[in-house]
Amino acid sequence: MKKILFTGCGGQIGSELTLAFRKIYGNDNVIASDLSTKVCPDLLNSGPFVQLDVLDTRLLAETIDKYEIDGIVHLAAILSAVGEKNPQLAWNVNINGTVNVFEVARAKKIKQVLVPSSIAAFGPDTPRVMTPQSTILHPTTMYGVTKVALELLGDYYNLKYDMDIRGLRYPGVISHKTQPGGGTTDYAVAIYFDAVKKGAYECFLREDTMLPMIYMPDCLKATIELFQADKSRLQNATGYNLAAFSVTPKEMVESIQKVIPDFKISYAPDYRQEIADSWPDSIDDKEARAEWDWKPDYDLDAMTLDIIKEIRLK
Ligand code: NAD
Ligand code: AKB
Repeated sequence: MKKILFTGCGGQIGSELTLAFRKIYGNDNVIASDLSTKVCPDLLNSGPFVQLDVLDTRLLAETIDKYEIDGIVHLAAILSAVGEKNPQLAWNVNINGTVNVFEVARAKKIKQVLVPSSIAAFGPDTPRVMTPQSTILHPTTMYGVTKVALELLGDYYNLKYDMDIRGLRYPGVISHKTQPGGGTTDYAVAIYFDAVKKGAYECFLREDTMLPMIYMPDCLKATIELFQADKSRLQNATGYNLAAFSVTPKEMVESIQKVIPDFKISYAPDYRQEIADSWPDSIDDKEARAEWDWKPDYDLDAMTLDIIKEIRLK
């Protein structure tokens, strides 16, 4: 692959994944784009940036021609909590934006498209513990509905147009560089910042809400590994289950208190509790392990040590 376009590069994942791709493929070969121009300076300073709305099909096609793009990492999306406040916006960006990307990719014969799915593709009637790869996909959020639809759409394009569309069902991603963009797992980032900066945090989920999570270095590693994987091995291309560890807010507090013993927590569950309650406790990712050798490096305590050290340096 010669030139890769990133959409939604300014978000929590894009702000790190785009730079990781630039390290591998070269700064000028990875074109960053976002609707917003308020992206981190590292992205603007290290390579090309285009202000691009994924709903603007003409500019999307022009950008692909101008930079001779042959791979796309499509990250532009509306996440679960913002999506429940504005489901029509979530449908428009997540579905119409993705259809635009797939259609332009089809017309321009793009070699590969990677678009993330989410644990939000599962719903309350999915088996909650060690949720299998192939299972009931019946979400109760608009965000989840869009994730199921784009997995199926990716399968359709792969089958009918012989394309190479890949995706992973990310768990909640925890990081310290860029704040998350309005999801249900955002508490797991805010808790670390408030633990370091204020010594206390009010959590919007109940203390016993178990959710699958992943630390950003593992999220980057998984995405790069899937992007580079041998296509002939991929039997579940558009929506791989991906797991690192599962955790409740209470367990996260206990992990933080090993480093910051005085850290105080309080709980005030809000509308996001219902979303979290519809998602699995834990994920079985054996297909990702078998088909592209996925294996995480970080468990909860290893992540806690690293993220607190990084936030203290800020
Ligand atoms: P984010 O909300 O942090 O960033 C999304 C980016 O998309 C933002 O920079 C925003 O400006 C941009 N955007 C929104 N509308 C756009 C449009 N019309 N055109 C172009 N850009 C637009 O999201 P993220 O956390 O970086 O997520 C990236 C992908 O990973 C998404 O598909 C998301 O569903 C998926 N995912 C994320 C997580 C997580 O915990 N962060 C978990 C599961 C799946
Ligand atoms: C969200 O909470 O919406 C995201 C996700 C798990 O997809 N972090």
